[in-house]
Amino acid sequence: MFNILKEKIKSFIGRVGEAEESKELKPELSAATKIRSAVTGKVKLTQADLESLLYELHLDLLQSDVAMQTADDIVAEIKKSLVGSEVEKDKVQEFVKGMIHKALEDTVAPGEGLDIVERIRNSQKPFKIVFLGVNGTGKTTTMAKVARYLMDNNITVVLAAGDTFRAGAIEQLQKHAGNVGLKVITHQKSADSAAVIYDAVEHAKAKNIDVVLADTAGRMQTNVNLMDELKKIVRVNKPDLRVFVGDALTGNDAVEQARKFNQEVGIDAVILTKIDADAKGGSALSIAHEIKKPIIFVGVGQGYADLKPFDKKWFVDSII
Ligand SMILES: Nc1nc2c(ncn2[C@@H]2O[C@H](COP(=O)(O)OP(=O)(O)OP(=O)(O)O)[C@@H](O)[C@H]2O)c(=O)[nH]1
Ligand SMILES: [Mg+2]
Repeated sequence: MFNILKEKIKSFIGRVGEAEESKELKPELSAATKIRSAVTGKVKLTQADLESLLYELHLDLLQSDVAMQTADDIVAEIKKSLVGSEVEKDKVQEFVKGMIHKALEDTVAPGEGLDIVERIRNSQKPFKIVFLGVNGTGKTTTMAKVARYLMDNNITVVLAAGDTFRAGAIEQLQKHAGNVGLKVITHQKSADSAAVIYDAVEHAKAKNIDVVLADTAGRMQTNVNLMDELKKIVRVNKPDLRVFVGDALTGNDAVEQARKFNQEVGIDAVILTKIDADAKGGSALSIAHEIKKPIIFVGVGQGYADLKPFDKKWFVDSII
């Protein structure tokens, strides 16, 4: 997971460390600075020391599929925290690592997080969650994983087979529902997706069920008709949470999709799937920063238990 990004950041930290260690050997350094460094045991990180290294870091981030704005912001933040700092000579790498850790945590989780269990417990029943995104990102599987997670937290769930578009989608969801032990409300293929979800909400009201999880068909963010259908689903059912499900393996594309879904339909939170197979890590790092919506879970495999509530510290630890 994230091997490429991990390698690049590690190399950046190493290079800053080396540059600072070899600084005393530089002939251009003034005698006063050398004496000062020898006496205090500290080095001062300067813009001149860091400029080219930060430039390389920026390129490294872009090559790891970090979105442009996010890369700009990360580098600016790191620069701000490093330049001018006085650090003990043998602690430079540790210091740089700490500052990068902080910059990445701020990037990946801007603003308030979202505890979904708490939100559900504090909301009116039934709490309605709609899963949306492009084809094959993992919406249906993720919905079953979320169902399992909520059930483990003593929250009752009913599923809505809102993907009435793709052949086999209803049966696929029924199979997942059987596996996790849940009822799923279905209509025929090609039925109105908004109406299926509406029925599931009515069912939940009648049976006093806490949460409705609604599947929807995958759609390209550029498909006007299908995006209109999604708008209708939202208009009719007024979900409490519109969850964008993005595939981390698609890199920058996932960020672009999220942006477009947010513009067109509005999204409240993100689940990023397949990060178990994501070598680059760029989309995971960029998506929340770019659209300013929290990542609530990440998918780390194909099993129902392979869902992790998003934790920024865990995430950044796995990069650094
Ligand atoms: N490795 C890995 N695979 C995943 C993860 N989440 C989903 N998948 C796999 O991705 C594939 C597609 O998953 P689906 O849930 O059918 O995706 P979808 O978005 O519902 O697809 P459509 O309904 O066709 O748009 C399946 O093979 C899943 O097992 C994950 O976190 N990690
Ligand atoms: Mg699906």
